[in-house]
This record gives sequence, C-alpha cells and structure tokens, in this order.
Amino acid sequence: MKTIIFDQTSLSDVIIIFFTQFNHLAATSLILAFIIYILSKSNRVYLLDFTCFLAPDSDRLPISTFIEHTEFSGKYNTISLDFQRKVVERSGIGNETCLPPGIHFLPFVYSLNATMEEVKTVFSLVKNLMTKHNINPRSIDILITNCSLTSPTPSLASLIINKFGLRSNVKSFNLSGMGCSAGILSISLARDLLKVHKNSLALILSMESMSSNVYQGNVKSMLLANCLFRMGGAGILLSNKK
Ligand SMILES: *[C@@H]1O[C@H](CO)[C@@H](O)[C@H](O)[C@H]1NC(C)=O
Ligand SMILES: *[C@@H]1O[C@H](CO)[C@@H](O)[C@H](O)[C@H]1NC(C)=O
Ligand SMILES: *[C@@H]1O[C@H](CO)[C@@H](O)[C@H](O)[C@H]1NC(C)=O
Ligand SMILES: CC(=O)N[C@H]1CO[C@H](CO)[C@@H](O)[C@@H]1O
Repeated sequence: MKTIIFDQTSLSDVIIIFFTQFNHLAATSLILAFIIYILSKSNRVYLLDFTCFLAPDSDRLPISTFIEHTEFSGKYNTISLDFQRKVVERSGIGNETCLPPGIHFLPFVYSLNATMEEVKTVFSLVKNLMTKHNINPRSIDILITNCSLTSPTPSLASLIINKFGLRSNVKSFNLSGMGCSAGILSISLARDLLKVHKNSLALILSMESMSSNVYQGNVKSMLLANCLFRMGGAGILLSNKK
C-alpha cells in the first residue's frame, strides 16, 4: 500500500511547483494571446485569383506573316529586317501568338481607334474574372491599371469604371508609360493600399498594348520590343479580408 506523506517541506514544494506551473501556464497563454493579437493586427494581403487574357484566334499572326509585314512596310533597312527575323525566330515567340488587328493590315494601322479596340478586347478578362467568382463590380474598393505605353484620356482606369459600373468612390490608379516595371509596381501599390484600407478588395489590370507601339526605325535596342512583345494581359484580385 502506498501512502503519500506531506511533510512541511514537500507541501511547500508542491506549492512552489504549482506556482511555477501556473506561471508557465500564464506565460504560455500570454504568448498565445500575443500571437493571436499579432495575427489579427498583421496586414495580410491575399491573392484571391487571377486570369490571363487569351486573344481571339482571329488575332493570331504567324512568324512568317510578321516578317513579311515588316518587309512590306518599307520602314526598316536590310540589317534591321535580318535582326528582327533572327530575334523572332529564336525568342520563343510561337506561331500562335497574337497581334492586334491594326498590325494585320498592310500597311499597319496605328490609329488611336485601333488602340482603343485592342484595349477593349483585353478588358474582356475583367468580365471573366468577375463572373468566375461571382463578384459584383460595385464591391471593388481599389482599382489599378497597368499598361506599358498606352495612356489614353479618359484613362484606362476610368474606362473600366464606366464599362463595368464600379462605385464612384473606388480608389483608382492608372500606371502607364513605365514599361514592364509597372506590373511589379502595381502589385506593390495594391499591397501598400491594402495595408491602409481595411476590409478591401483590389483589382489590378495589367496589360500590353501593341497597336500604336510598334517601333518603326532602325535602332536595334528599340527593335527588340517588336520581337518580344505580343498581345496580353492579366487581371489580379487581391484582398485583406479574413
Ligand atoms: C512556325 O511555322 C513555320 C511554318 O509552318 C515553321 O517553319 C516554324 O518552325 C514555326 N515556328 C514555331 C516557333 O513553331
Ligand atoms: C475604328 O472604329 C470603328 C468604330 O468602332 C470601327 O468600325 C473601325 O473598324 C475602326 N477602325 C480601325 C482601323 O480599327
Ligand atoms: C505591366 O504592363 C507592362 C506594359 O504593358 C507589361 O509589359 C508588363 O508585363 C505588365 N505587367 C504584368 C505583370 O503583366
Ligand atoms: C495619365 C492618366 O490617364 N491619368 C489618370 C489616371 O486615373 C485617374 C483616376 O481615374 C485620372 O484622374 C487621371 O487623369
């Protein structure tokens, strides 16, 4: 038979143990509470989803057609033509890449009209993203558009607000004329805005626009853009809602 005898010293031990344990408990729950507090305060930004723009098949321009069109345009010397051919053939650009309708014409059509038609075609991805997630355009709080060179008036942001019926007090930003870096900048801008504006939904439209931006000259570094860029765009939804 086992007996537990508490003498004076062991009793005080138990009390000490109880209090140290209790301290551990208290410390643990304090740390837990602190972690929960930090988590609830932390400015997390979530990527909900994104869609990429898929141009209609009618906009496909095989490499051979592109080369032929640049030859017919009469804007380039032989060295530039050879250079473009070499780069296009080795750059990984495929025969199924797309260029806007204006570039399919001979000679190319560079009008603002053609540019706006291209922009509106790319806008279809916003609709796809909204319907995919059943998002009411009026629930968007922040809108950022990103385009390399096309900077129309009214702005791309205003065009989207009007076309899709976003709220009139949506915080909108149109980054244009910053080249490729605008894509990264627009994500970073959205993140910073979401850290300040609680419970918000941000839509980013990042797009290319080729119609009026095909370079017609003979400077090699500028010619590279003709060979590497094609129609494209992405719609990205970010949020800080839990
Ligand atoms: C594009 O099509 C041409 C002609 O059919 C072919 O010779 C060439 O290899 C194709 N290029 C690519 C990248 O698929
Ligand atoms: C210019 O805009 C009109 C009306 O939207 C359209 O019918 C026409 O095809 C456009 N022209 C070009 C070159 O894109
Ligand atoms: C932002 O726009 C530029 C210019 O159109 C483009 O080159 C870049 O790829 C875009 N960013 C993203 C992430 O698509
Ligand atoms: C250059 C440009 O288009 N700026 C516009 C960006 O978007 C804001 C808000 O829609 C407009 O006020 C600017 O004019």
